[in-house]
Amino acid sequence: MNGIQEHLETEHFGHPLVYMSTTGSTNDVAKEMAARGAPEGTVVVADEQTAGRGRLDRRWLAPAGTSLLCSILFRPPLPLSRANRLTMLCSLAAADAVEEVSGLLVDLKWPNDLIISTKDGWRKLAGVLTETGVTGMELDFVVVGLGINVNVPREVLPDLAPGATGILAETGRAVDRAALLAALLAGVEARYAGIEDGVRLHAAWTARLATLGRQVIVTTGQEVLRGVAEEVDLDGALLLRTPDGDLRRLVAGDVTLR
Ligand code: BT5
Repeated sequence: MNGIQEHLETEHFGHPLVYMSTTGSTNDVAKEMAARGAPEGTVVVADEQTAGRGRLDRRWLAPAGTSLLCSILFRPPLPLSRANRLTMLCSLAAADAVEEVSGLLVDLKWPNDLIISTKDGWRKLAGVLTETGVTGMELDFVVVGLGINVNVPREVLPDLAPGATGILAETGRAVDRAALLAALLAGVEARYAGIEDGVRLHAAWTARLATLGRQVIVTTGQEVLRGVAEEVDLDGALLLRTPDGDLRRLVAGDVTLR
């Protein structure tokens, strides 16, 4: 990826910036660096991953050189229970950055997807994988990994996942990945200042969530639940109103429309 340094406007995020043409997973590199004391703001970016991951050890696939694959290291002044705030923050910054460089309208899907909404559902543009290092109940570090489909040829998208989309496929125009990364990091830096409060972040995230108020099916590790996605709380948990009237608080899961 050319020209990253020329695009960077941030003071902390992207300093240092580690670029690799290929690696296993940028999240793994960032976590190893975190464990060795790397500073907050460290960013790892790769043109290709040989073992890109989603949640629950799912694969994240991206043809070499087509996507933004990066991981950002935070050392937030927050307890472990608030780690989701970094997912919210990075998802919002990524959605803003995609809109800025491409003009696309981007929505979020609880808990960790960037989507393009369609008449009867959505297509997945990007995914976010948040991993933590903890000491007791305190966060030592948080690594947020983002995979954004940028210039993936349209005909390759079905090989990545059903319903996958990308910026090029949506707009017909390729985007400079370095400019997208710089816009992402600028957004992260701007929003990170308010992380301890969390109220504005929550309001912005809620406003972008495409799933609120809708009948959904949520698959968690243990069960499949139906209900209305009523709201998300300050720490990013989904409050689901089930048919028997209970309000269930879910911290993780996969959402589909009913
Ligand atoms: C995610 O997981 O969506 C988080 C993806 C995070 C990837 C980044 S890339 C940089 C950093 N380093 C890593 O190793 N990971 C992070 P999840 O919600 O579990 O969704 C995973 C599912 O998305 C897969 O099971 C596929 O169905 C689908 N998928 C895989 N590749 C895709 C792609 N390129 N576009 C759209 N969907 C994809």
